[in-house]
Amino acid sequence: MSSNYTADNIVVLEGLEAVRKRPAMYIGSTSVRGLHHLLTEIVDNAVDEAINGYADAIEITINSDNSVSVYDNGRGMPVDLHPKLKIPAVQVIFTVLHAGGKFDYTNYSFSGGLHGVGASVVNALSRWLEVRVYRDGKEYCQRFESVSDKKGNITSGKPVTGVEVIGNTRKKGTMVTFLPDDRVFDTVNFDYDLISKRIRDIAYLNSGLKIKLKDDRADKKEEEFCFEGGLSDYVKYINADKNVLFKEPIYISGEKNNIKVEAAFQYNDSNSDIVYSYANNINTAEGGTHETGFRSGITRTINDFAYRFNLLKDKKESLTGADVREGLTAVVSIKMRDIQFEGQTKEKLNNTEARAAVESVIVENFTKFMEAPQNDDVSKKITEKCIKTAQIRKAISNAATKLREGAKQKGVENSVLVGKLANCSGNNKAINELFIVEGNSAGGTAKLGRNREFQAILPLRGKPLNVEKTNFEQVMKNEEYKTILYALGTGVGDKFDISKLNYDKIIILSDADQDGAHIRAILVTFFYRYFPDLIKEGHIYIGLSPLYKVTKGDKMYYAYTDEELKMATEEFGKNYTIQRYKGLGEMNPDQLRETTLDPAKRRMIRVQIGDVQEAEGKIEVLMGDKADARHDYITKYANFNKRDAYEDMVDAKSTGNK
Ligand code: TSJ
Repeated sequence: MSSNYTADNIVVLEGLEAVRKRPAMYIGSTSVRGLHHLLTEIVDNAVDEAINGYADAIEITINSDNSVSVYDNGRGMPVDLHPKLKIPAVQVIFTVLHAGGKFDYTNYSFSGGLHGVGASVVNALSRWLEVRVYRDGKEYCQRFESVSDKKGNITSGKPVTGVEVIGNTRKKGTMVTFLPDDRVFDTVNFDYDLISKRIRDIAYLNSGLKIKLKDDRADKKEEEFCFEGGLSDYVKYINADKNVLFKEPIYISGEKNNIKVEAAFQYNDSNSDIVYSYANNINTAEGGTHETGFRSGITRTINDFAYRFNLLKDKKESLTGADVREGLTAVVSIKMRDIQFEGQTKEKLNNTEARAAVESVIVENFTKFMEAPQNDDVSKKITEKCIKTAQIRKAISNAATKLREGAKQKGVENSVLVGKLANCSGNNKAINELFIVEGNSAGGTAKLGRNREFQAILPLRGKPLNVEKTNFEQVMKNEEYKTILYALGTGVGDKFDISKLNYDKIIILSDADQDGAHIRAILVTFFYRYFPDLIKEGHIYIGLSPLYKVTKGDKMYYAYTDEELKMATEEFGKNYTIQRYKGLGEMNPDQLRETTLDPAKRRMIRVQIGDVQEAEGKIEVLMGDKADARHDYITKYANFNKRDAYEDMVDAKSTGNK
């Protein structure tokens, strides 16, 4: 790719003082994130050397003095003299802001965007920095330091040696070691796990690249990442615990308008999708143009294929983006110049040209793949799956319409379906509450204990149908879910309308045991799958009931946790009685009202899915096919004597007394 990179083509801009004055402008912040930006910058340069085909191994070491070393076995940075400045190229790179290949398009680099601030920024923000170049049989070394004068003024990144030949070597490559300046950063402690995670990504994104990570501090660690299968290995890793539709992920690579596009994808039998995207090895968690291009690329390809081979029953129908997304696991990686980010966390790719480039590379190569005779089986599976999803989508939509019309005709209260729902009498949607209660007996108690003006009770018999293992048609046939759907009033799927929601709070009430935990998880998953907006908008709650009643004379406490039990017994000292509630059904209506239903006294957890991917994994562990994993997880997290347990599971926050 690049050639003749000599001191000639380095563009000179401004000095390092600017960086010291406003570090955040160059590295985002001086927090722990900014600290790791320094390392990313150096590593990116080494990765570039590998991407360009000159290096295949990188070593990163966190040294015992908290400095870090990064080595690549590439060509070694140029040491020849800059023709105008008459100083060695390496020195220019480390001392002149914005000096570096990436400003010169003939030597363009793939690192960049947010991170591509240059090695000089790292130097400016370090106590000291040392670069070693192994080239032409020689080892060169130059050292930079941050020095202060008598008045205490700091000059950072100052060369304290020239570029010296310190020996002969048969090695090739570049090694940079630096110690971040503790006067700049809130912390100078590198986080091994954070680095390890990012290095793993880089290894997946650059197949065959060997990256070693070593921690030489007190708690010694070492890992080596190298994935010959690249993105395909990444997809296999994400899908490891899932049932996949076909064994080998589909791998696509191509280049269009100077944008390199790579993608690997595979389907599994779940009804969610995971798409990870990267631009120049940087994770774009918020997606962006490349991801959009990928999604429209596979949608177009599968649609065209289905159309051409007469697989769609109705020629006028087509598969939507959602139809081809279900069960999709994909990693998309592009490499291009001048990447631009937008979005809340600047993790969304903004370059419009990336969309068309990715879409075109995907359509062209995925179509070839689908049409190749040896892939008949896979193509058929994919198309059939997407068509089935489309049929289910239509079924949901039709069923929802029918339900809505049925409800309109009969009125919710009169419907046979809602026989079990004890609805509230008031019409104020802004305060109405729906309790979904485990068990008929607890349901009965709740009906007696509620405030019928604004509280509705829906008892559930036994365990609800596990929605993770079935499709919406099945879900629609289930009495309980049908009733919930009816009661909510919002409709579902593309008919969903949150403004029609009949209740402000939907509260799941189940026993504080393992079965109860399972029921909560199934219901949370149901809402997550079919009514994600209800979770996002904060309408779904887990109601907490007390575990113990502690009485002494006419004094009495309800304890919701073991800790509260301890506090109560300590206060009472002697001669108290403890009643342990094994289930909601053991309370009488007054007790249930006092402890669990009454907004003034009860406690609830609001279910919040902050990080959908995270929640996804957790819910899948509970709901998926790996029975053993599920058992472990429930035993670990379903201990409701510890009230933050479920909170952790669904990333929910306690709303305290409400
Ligand atoms: F820039 C840096 F200090 F951050 C850094 C750069 C850090 C590390 C660990 C490695 C590197 C780096 C740079 N590794 N490899 C290179 N390669 C070049 O700078 C290079 C070498 C030769 C030629 C040529 O045209 O002969 C061109 C380049 C860009």
